[in-house]
Amino acid sequence: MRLSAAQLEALPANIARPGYDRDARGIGIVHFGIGAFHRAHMAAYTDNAMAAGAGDWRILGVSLRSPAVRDQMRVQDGFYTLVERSAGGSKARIIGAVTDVLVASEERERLNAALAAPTTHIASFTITEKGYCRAPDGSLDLALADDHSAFSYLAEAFARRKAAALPGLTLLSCDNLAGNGAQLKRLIGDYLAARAPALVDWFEGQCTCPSTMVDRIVPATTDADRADIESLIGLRDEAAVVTEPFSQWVIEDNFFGPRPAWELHGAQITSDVHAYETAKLRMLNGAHSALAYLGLKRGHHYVHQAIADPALAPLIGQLMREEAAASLTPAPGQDLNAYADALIERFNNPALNHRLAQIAMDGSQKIPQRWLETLAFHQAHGRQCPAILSSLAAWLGHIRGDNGAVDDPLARALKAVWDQAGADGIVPALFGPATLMASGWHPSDAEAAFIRAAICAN
Ligand code: CS2
Repeated sequence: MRLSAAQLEALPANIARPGYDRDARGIGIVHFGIGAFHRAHMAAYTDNAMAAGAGDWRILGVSLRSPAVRDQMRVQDGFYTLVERSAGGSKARIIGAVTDVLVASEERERLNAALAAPTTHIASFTITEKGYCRAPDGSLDLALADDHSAFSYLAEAFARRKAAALPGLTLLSCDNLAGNGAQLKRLIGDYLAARAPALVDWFEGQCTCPSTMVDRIVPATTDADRADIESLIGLRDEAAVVTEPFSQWVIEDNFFGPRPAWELHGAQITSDVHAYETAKLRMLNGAHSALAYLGLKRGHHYVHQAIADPALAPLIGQLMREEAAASLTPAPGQDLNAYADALIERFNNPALNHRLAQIAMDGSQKIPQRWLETLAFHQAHGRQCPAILSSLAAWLGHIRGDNGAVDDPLARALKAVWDQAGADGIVPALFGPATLMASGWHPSDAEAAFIRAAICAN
């Protein structure tokens, strides 16, 4: 029997369910990119906020193209199980915050109507780094953006809101980009300037884009997880999500209209998220990517295996503490050493089975904010970062194809650079001026030699 509204009563008594009357609440949020991360993070905070008090904050989930999540969730009336897993065991609850999921390209009118409804106040995003349609130099790639991006749907909705003299929206990026709110604002602004210039002023005056730091480790759900959850709740749940007990959300206090009381359940609303965001990107995500490429190279499958490898653990510690943390200015009260300790403990969670291959995806979109900014900082101070350079060498091996097929929007272009430049020339060919990965880091000859030696070491 499948999980659904009608089956909630059949759940075992120890499985918590939504603590509010779902049918009495309206939609207030349209969320683009409703993958496992959103369901384990923002949707859970929103479920808690609705249980804590009044508010029409149900979420309409949107997938840009893939019907997979819609097909999993629609027949379940949007309900799904969220399981927190640690060495101590599993804790499951049912989340009711998501009303429905639609595929944008199939139900365009319904999406537009939801975005243009007076009761909708927030459009939020977990569309992954590549969903922002940036060209290698960071500017908007219009051709990508025209092709069913979130931006193209927003433009239509903005036109309707403006014509109806409705207030604007808060546009909330929950992706792992540096300054995610500012980037979202710039990219939407550029999209409108090119495709709907009459909306630029309206957007600037009527919408805000708070920056956020989002953190929760959410491995992709496997068939084994679904079977496990079925035995836990007695119902089949195709949309179940497995995560760690830890969760953090720091949000810039910059909302255009109302918002759920997320802070009642742990979200931090602050005037400045920058310090949290850069620490998370460079320490957690930076270490994650290093574990992925170095770990795959050493034959590991999961994060907890790679972090337990004595050949890798010291290097990961060095990357987090001596390289990433040393490049940061902590917020008042932020203890980066304690943060590194806590991250290592989270990586060690043996119950999560977080696949390295999942983290290794889309490296070209991830490593600029995870590694290259740290390298640039230390370069300006005349220092090298051996742990990041070793990780970069492992990534170069990965995109050459050393670990099998490469899942990255630039996979073909990266391979072409490899084929042309070879191990001797790959660093300048990929990271030099006006190249695919050009950034504020300008590899020195010594750094290029370090990476080359690491690539050729085996
Ligand atoms: C990971 C992140 O897949 C990845 O690239 O580094 O998804 C990471 O698990 C989350 O950002 C943790 O908050």
